[in-house]
Formats: sequence, C-alpha cells, structure tokens
Amino acid sequence: MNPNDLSGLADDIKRWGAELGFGAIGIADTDLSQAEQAHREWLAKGFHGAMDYMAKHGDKRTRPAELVPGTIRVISVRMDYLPPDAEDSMAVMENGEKAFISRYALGRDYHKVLRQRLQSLCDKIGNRVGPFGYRVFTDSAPVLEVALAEKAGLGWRGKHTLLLSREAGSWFFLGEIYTDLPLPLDAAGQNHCGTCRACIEICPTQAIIAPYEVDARRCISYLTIELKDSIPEGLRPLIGNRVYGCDDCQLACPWNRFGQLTGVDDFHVRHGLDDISLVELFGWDEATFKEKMAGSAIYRIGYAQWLRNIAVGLGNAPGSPEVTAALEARRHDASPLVREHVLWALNRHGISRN
Ligand code: B12
Ligand code: SF4
Repeated sequence: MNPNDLSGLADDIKRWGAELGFGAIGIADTDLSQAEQAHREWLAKGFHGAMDYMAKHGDKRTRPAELVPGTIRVISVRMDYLPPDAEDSMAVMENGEKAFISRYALGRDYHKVLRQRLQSLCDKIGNRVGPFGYRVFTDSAPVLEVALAEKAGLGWRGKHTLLLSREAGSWFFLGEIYTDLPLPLDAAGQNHCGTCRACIEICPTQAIIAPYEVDARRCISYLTIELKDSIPEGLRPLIGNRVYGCDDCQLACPWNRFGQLTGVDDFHVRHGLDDISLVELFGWDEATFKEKMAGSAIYRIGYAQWLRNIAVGLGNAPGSPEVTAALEARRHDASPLVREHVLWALNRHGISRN
C-alpha cells in the first residue's frame, strides 16, 4: 500500500472504531525502550507482590515484536465504562453499611466485550486490505497498555499511573491490536497533571508511593482482587467498605469531571451492585454468588475471596446487631480464609475470637 492508502486506512480504522463504540483510537510504534528500565525496576522492587504473571514474561511486555513476531504498529483503543444509572460513589463509600464495588465492575466483564469489538475491527480491516498479521489484547496479556496508549495519543499517564484523557478522564478500559500494517503514527499525549497531587493524597493506603509509581502490594485493588491469601491485618482497617477494587484515586482526580458515560449496555449496573448492603451480600450462598456474578469480572475471584473481602468490610462497618449476626453466622465457615477474616471482624466489634 502507498502512504496515501495507509493514511486513508488509518482514518477508516478510527471511523469504524467509533461505530463499534470505542471512545478513541490511536496508532503507536513499538518502541517502549524508555519504559523498559522503569518496568524492570518496578518488578525488582517486588511491587507486583503475588502477581507472578507480571514477572513471568521478562521483557516481552516492553517489546511487542517479541510477543507477536512481525508487529510494527499498535492500534490502541479506549472504551468508556461509567454506567449511567449508578448511585453516587461518595455516598456509597461514606455509608459504612454499604459495599463499595469499583464502577468498572458493576456490569458485565469487559474482557469479552472489548475482545469481540476489537475482533470486529480487525474483520473490517481484513475486508479492506486482505489477510494481514494481527492479535487483539485487553488487560490479560503481557502488554504495557498505558504506555502504548500514551504513545498512541489517547492521553497521558497520570500520577496514579492510569491513562488520563482531557475528554474522558480515566474511566475507561484500554485494548490493543498488534499489527504488521505500516500505518501512520499519531502524536503522543502530553501530560496535564501539573502540580496536582490529589490522587496521591487521597489514596487510603498510600499505595502511590511517588508520582507515577504504585506499590501494588498496598493498593486496595490488588488486596481485594489479585491477592488470594490473607489480607495483611494492618491494611484491613484502611480498606473501609471497598469489597472489590478501589476508585479513590480516580474520584479525586479533577480530570474526571470530564468522565464519559458508557454507551455499552453490557456495562450497565446489574443486581443493584452500585448500592447494596454488606449484610445482604454476606448472606449470599455460593449458588447465589455464582448465579448473580456469572458474566461479571467479580466471578473470577471466587466465592471464598468474595466473602473474605465482605468480612473486612463488615469489620469496618458501624456496629449493629445485624452486622454481628451476619458475622457470627460465618464463624465456622468451611473456608479457613473466610473464618480468619470473620474472627478479625468480630474482634473489631469487641467480640472475642474464641
Ligand atoms: C497489574 C495491573 C494492576 C495492578 C498494578 C497497578 C499498576 N499501577 O501497575 C493493580 C492490581 C494494583 C491494578 C489496579 C488498578 N487497575 Co490495573 N492493570 C494492571 C495491568 C494488568 C498491568 C499494569 C502494569 O504493567 N503495571 C506494571 C508497572 C511497571 O506499570 P506502570 O505503573 O504502568 O509503570 C510505569 C510507570 O511506573 C512509569 N514510571 C515509573 N517511574 C516513573 C517516574 C516518572 C517520573 C515517570 C514519568 C514514569 C515512571 O514507568 C513504568 C513503565 O512504563 C494493566 C493492563 C495491562 N496489561 O497493561 C491494568 C490496567 C492498568 N488497570 C486498569 C484499571 C482500571 C485499574 C484500577 C482502576 C481498577 C480498580 N478500580 O480497582 C486500579 C487502579 C490502581 C492504580 N492507581 O494503578 C486499567 C487502566 C485504564 C486506564 N484508564 O488507564 C488497565 C489498563 C486495564 C485495562 N485494560 O483497562 N492494576
Ligand atoms: S486504587 Fe485506591 S488503593 Fe489503589 S492506588 Fe488508587 S486510591 Fe490507592
């Protein structure tokens, strides 16, 4: 293809992407050498904690062509997820009897939604150019998504390390197409954080240890989603009522005034999860958990870990007969992980562990 054809193709890709519900699309090359050293250091400091998959792939994460041979361009996409009908986040977090679930997890699991739409975009490209080399990703592969999106002009990395856009704040998922098509490049995003430190100051566990550096081991998102074992006791009181993920650094960010509501029905709130009580959630048996969470990202953490998180929330909740009764009902839970967190929670309410 000549340069004019490639430029026309890039325009078409952006137009098709918008039709498929992507909020923005940009094109980057594969040079992540600037990020490579910082990435190695992050791992060397052990900030990934128990996320072994972060360390497993060596430099493949910063060298796209080593992950998918032949890759010379990355098409980076954004998909907004804020559900239009969700209860106000601050109101839920300030009510200790409620469970706060990160806004990205109130609807259906995003992995499938994004992958399907990225595949549709590749089908459209294939219809235009014939067979071409590509692979689609979102979240789950050794891909440095934020750095690539920044290079592709979708925005800039905020001090909380998430990608920020002037048009959409940070309430979106990222996805990519690695390809061998020599598409024209977009200009990288410019940083607009200035002297603001709101995300760093608000973080309940001081997980943002310096601008652009998160120690995942302290992050509530890691503690409630990625960590499979016992949550360190010292961090439990700081988790408050956040039972799945954490949005505090995003809620504090002034750029999130520009957050866009999602146009994707799959991300709308299901089962009233935006404003539900801890006691009610703790009462779900395993069959109910599986039935209600089918198709949700929450399903992946499993029932025991889910109860572990809610037990922490109940330990931090204002004392009441309902809270005590809910915890007592699980004092002898089959899972040692759940039992241990229940006993801790009862102890917080002045009830002996024995
Ligand atoms: C591992 C991971 C996590 C971990 C670690 C987070 C982290 N900051 O690294 C945990 C479990 C804590 C996590 C939490 C969340 N995550 Co997450 N996560 C990922 C994942 C899988 C990999 C990220 C990664 O590579 N981390 C490793 C480190 C090395 O990367 P890094 O912080 O980007 O490191 C760079 C900077 O530190 C920089 N750097 C270091 N020092 C310095 C110094 C200066 C001066 C500068 C400029 C830069 C700099 O260089 C490093 C290399 O580029 C990505 C998906 C993907 N495949 O990319 C999603 C992803 C980043 N997560 C996402 C989301 C939504 C979240 C949560 C908001 C979920 C929630 N509500 O609970 C929270 C936010 C927490 C936070 N503040 O980061 C989205 C972000 C979308 C966006 N708008 O950017 C992603 C892109 C998933 C997706 N496909 O949509 N996540
Ligand atoms: S998600 Fe929560 S705990 Fe993690 S860095 Fe942001 S504010 Fe801190």
